[in-house]
Amino acid sequence: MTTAHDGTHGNTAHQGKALDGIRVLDMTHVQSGPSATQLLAWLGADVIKLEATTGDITRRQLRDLPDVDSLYFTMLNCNKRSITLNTKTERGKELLAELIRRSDVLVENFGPGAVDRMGFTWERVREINPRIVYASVKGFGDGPYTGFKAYEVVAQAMGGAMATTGFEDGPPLATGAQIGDSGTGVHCVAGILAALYQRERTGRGQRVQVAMQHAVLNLCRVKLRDQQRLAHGPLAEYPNENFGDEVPRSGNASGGGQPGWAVRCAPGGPNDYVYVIVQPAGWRPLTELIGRPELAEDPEWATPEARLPRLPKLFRLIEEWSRTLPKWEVLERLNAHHIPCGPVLSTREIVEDASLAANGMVVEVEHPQRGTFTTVGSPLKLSDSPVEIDRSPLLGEHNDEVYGGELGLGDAELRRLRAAGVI
Ligand code: CAO
Repeated sequence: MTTAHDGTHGNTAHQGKALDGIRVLDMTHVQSGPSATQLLAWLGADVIKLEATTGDITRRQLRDLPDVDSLYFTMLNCNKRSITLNTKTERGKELLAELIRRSDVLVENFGPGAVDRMGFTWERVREINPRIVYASVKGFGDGPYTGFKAYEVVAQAMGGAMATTGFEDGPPLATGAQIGDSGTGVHCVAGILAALYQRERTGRGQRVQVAMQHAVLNLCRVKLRDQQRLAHGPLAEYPNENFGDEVPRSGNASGGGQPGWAVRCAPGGPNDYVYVIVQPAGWRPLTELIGRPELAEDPEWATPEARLPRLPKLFRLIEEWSRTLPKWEVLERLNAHHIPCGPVLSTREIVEDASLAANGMVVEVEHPQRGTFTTVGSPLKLSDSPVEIDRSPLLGEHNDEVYGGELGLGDAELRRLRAAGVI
């Protein structure tokens, strides 16, 4: 089970971790890159976050407490160590080369060309260390957008998510799930792990590149399915009445082969909804629950095909019942008949959810500046590689440990480097 405890960095468990012995030089910032390296740290890699002497900008963004690392930073940088280095100085470049030499993985997500401009092209990086896996997250792949910077919702806009999210009569919408940033981070981890595995056979590292636009598109795969189905006529499972030559926004339609919708519950607050899926086998018990048992046999309602043109009416009938009950009651009654459904949980309800806490998905972590903070645990549950969530490091907290203890720099040099603003 996932547990949280105080500590300065990961790799402290006795039983070993999946990525024990893998050193990650983490030159990431903001969200997409840090979300990837945090997963690697949870899997047991020794992740050393290398930051400019001013620190990852998110340490200071959206602060809730003055002069304290923000939750933005602390929630995306757990289980890492932190060193500072000005990679634009000559000595900084030498130290960066040394760090690359001793790392298995280098990850970065700066603006296009930033690491090349530091003097570390892929050719140079692999010359320094032919075994290194060098992963980059950028907004876009090769082509007209290569040089463009990108943030979460930019990727959602250009990866197909915004056009397909929202209601037909409203504007395109951003989703709260950070599919452009953390979604890309997860893809990046898959690429890094595969490259490490291939290295076992070839002895060679390789370049791993993931574009946020591409990762979002990969998550919008079913909408591209529907774009092609449109050529053969309207999409019957969509609630929309009019179809052009582009997939329309379909509100809360399920997007899958079984229809679904979010129905209101009592007492009618902003998150008093349950999402209900009507599988063929669920129709009869549903008709009983909603007090309309005659619809189970009615030829206009009895089969999935008959119901397809009446989905808005169908969910209105369910809602007439559900809006009289609290969502937890609706959840219980529907599940008693194995009807797939889910109450819409607010962020507060998620933080307070006992089962998420018991699963190590909402954890409390001690932090020297903040006291305790709540974070999201690891969704990866490995039987031989348990995850302990350790706090994020303070800026440069491990400078002495890494530069002194591991790179062998003496105290006098460390003092000089500090005074010169190199670390
Ligand atoms: N020492 C010295 N300089 C450093 C440094 C260090 N340790 N680490 C970074 N820098 C410098 C870089 O060299 C770069 O400088 P130059 O542009 O002069 O070469 C600069 O800091 C970082 O530039 P940036 O373009 O990455 O930063 P930005 O705040 O202007 O842009 C972002 C941020 C996110 C738009 C951009 O990094 C980006 O497009 N990244 C790729 C896509 C991505 O990951 N986006 C997700 C962001 S999460 O929402």
